[in-house]
Amino acid sequence: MQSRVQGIRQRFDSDVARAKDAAALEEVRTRYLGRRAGILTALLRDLRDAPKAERAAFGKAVNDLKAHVEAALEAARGKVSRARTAAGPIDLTLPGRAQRPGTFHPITQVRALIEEIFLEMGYTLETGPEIETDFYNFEALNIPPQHPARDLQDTFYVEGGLLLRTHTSPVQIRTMQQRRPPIKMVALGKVFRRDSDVTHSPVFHQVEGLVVSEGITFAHLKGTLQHFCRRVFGKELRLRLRPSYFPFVEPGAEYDISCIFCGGSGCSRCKGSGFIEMGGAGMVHPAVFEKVGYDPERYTGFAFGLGIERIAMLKHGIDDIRLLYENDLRFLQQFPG
Ligand code: FA5
Repeated sequence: MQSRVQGIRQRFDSDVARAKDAAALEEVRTRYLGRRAGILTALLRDLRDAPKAERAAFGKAVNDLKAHVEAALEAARGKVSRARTAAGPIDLTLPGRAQRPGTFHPITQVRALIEEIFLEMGYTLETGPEIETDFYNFEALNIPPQHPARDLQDTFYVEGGLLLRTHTSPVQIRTMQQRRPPIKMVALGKVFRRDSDVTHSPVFHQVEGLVVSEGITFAHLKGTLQHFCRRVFGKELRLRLRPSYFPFVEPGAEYDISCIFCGGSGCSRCKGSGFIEMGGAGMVHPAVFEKVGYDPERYTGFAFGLGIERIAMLKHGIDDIRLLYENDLRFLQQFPG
């Protein structure tokens, strides 16, 4: 045993003497001390099988050898690094290599801005599950089975009669079920639709807003949307409401803003109309209040929805939604925000 230890020591000494740079020394270190296949590691393993009488002496010899190997490697490393310094001066005035700081994804940035705007207005932030039941996604929102409005939102169904929510409106229902008015909430999150082109993605993000109390009117809705749109784009703009249909609101509307690119005079971005579509809104339908046990004679409310990608695309002049999901650093680095 002792002679085996002695032999390894000699081989090590000659290996370490031959190693002339840090990489070669690292290789010697792995060969002798490597955790899996190191020569000394194997020796320590053999210690377990050594006859009892020899074990103590053998253990001491191996430990001495290990200490010798570690000390010799340390000394050799010091020598190599001193030699490198002596080979040429190090220019301590050279600037360091800059670390590029990470940034938030443009969707995350817009999402945070939207949250901030509504929190400032006293709204609460609510969440709901991305996998929903038919009841919350459709039925409670006054969209019964066979209702043609279901075709407008091509749905991904999953096992067990569940579905991937097609909008954030189910969070309205969940919040109303849990609380009594007054309610002033927004919900931001992922939604899913069988939909894909340059402005539509199968997975995208929506914002849902809901305000319910006594005496809430359409004028409150318009003022809220106008304030929100001005804040989110950081400029004065006009808001336009057009009659539209969503089964869970009555009256329902789509809302547009005066074009943020041309100011309303008409350009290619707004297709000459002077306006840009933002989202859907309206007064909560009495049938929805009945589903959650609110008295529609006593309470009124407004709700609105919008797409987060759409705001990000408008704010940054992005014309293909897919750029937002490709994680191409050359694209993402343009939004240091
Ligand atoms: C809705 O989803 C309604 N729940 C909104 C609503 C809420 C109306 C409350 C009334 C009251 P709509 O299907 O229009 O509405 O979608 C809202 C916004 O989501 C659109 O304006 C658009 O900006 C965005 N959007 C819709 N489909 C996609 C898609 N496939 N990819 C990216 N954005 C989308």
